[in-house]
Amino acid sequence: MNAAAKATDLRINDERLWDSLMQMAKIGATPKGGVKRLTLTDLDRQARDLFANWCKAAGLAVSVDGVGNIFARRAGRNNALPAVVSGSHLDTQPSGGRFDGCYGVMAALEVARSLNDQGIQTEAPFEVAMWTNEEGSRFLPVMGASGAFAGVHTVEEILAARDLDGVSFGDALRAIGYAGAASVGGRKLGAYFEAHIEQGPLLENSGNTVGVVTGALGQRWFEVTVSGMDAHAGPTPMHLRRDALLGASFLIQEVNRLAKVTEHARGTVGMIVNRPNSRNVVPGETLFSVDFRDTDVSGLDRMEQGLRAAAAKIAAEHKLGIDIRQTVFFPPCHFDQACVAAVRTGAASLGYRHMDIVSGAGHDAVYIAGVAPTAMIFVPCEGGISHNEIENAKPEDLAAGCNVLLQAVLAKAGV
Ligand code: HGY
Ligand code: MN
Ligand code: MN
Repeated sequence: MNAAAKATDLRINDERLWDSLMQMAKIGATPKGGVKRLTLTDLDRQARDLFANWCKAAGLAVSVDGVGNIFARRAGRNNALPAVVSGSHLDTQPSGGRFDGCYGVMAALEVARSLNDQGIQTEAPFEVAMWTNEEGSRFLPVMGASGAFAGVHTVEEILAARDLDGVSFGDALRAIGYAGAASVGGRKLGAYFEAHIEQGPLLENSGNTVGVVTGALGQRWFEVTVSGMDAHAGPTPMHLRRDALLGASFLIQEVNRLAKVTEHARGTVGMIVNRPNSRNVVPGETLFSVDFRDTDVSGLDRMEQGLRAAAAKIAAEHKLGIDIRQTVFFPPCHFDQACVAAVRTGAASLGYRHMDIVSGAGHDAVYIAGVAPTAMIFVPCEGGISHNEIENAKPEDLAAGCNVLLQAVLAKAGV
């Protein structure tokens, strides 16, 4: 870089970033202005194809690994150095928004595009990453493919996962043509940065443009199966019923009560399947999810113990079987101090109001932090609303976060 163009004078192209986000949002667009682009569906394939084509147009070398993670590599002066990587996910919730995940992938691509515009070659190579199935909505576990890259899950475990229709992750991945040849993980990264909307109200309420993310809540998820007996809604007296949905309703109340005991705890039942789900049949089986989060593992333990104790009581009182199976666990994570400092310095050098923040949401960065120095950059979203079709963010905030990402990447990749 010539002496005149100091790194902090560099800026990304705001319009190109916004335009890429809006083009990607058309794939799976919903009438309410959101996006439904479930992982490993044909819509996911269309988004992946568009992303890969954009990367190739930017001169990046695209590779796909065995769980569908995509890496687009920009050569550095010294390609023996481990790459600095930035990215996120393109899959969405069933009633998702235009920015959750997509922003981090487009922001990383915009960094590569801007480095091209400015004729800058970094010392270390830079890679844009797109992780498969971050949301965990169609296939468990959540963040499964970044988890496989980080060695938290085996590739076999991820490929064998099945959705509620019995379709396996591996079959769905092959069906969209993204069962890649590259090995999953097992390589050193120089650093990993992920830009993301906050998905909560703290930045907007405090008037800050950038969140310097220092870590994330720990999470523990369960699948709960309540077993009773299908029976006729008319002739079956109330005292003879073994009503699985009724038992589930008591346990769902308990999830909510347990989470309200402390300020940082979270407890959510988001998915429920009731069988046979007929209006005049006493339900014989109810399956539902439990998502516990806390700043401390002891908080997760407290809520799990409370859930199991309540289940035993409800099962006895209502003559039900209740099976509780853990499906996800990761402890609270603390990001790398040097990478966090690179984000904070980037925000300060560009004059953006910023604050430290802990992520309530899980992100691929949480698993990558286990194998590489990692940090995240948050920007506000309107009303703190996400995982909702009305999710919205301001172009100027998205550009600010991307400018900070550029600074952090330059700081770690060397310019
Ligand atoms: O559940 C989460 O925190 C993330 O959105 N997958
Ligand atoms: Mn996300
Ligand atoms: Mn999400």
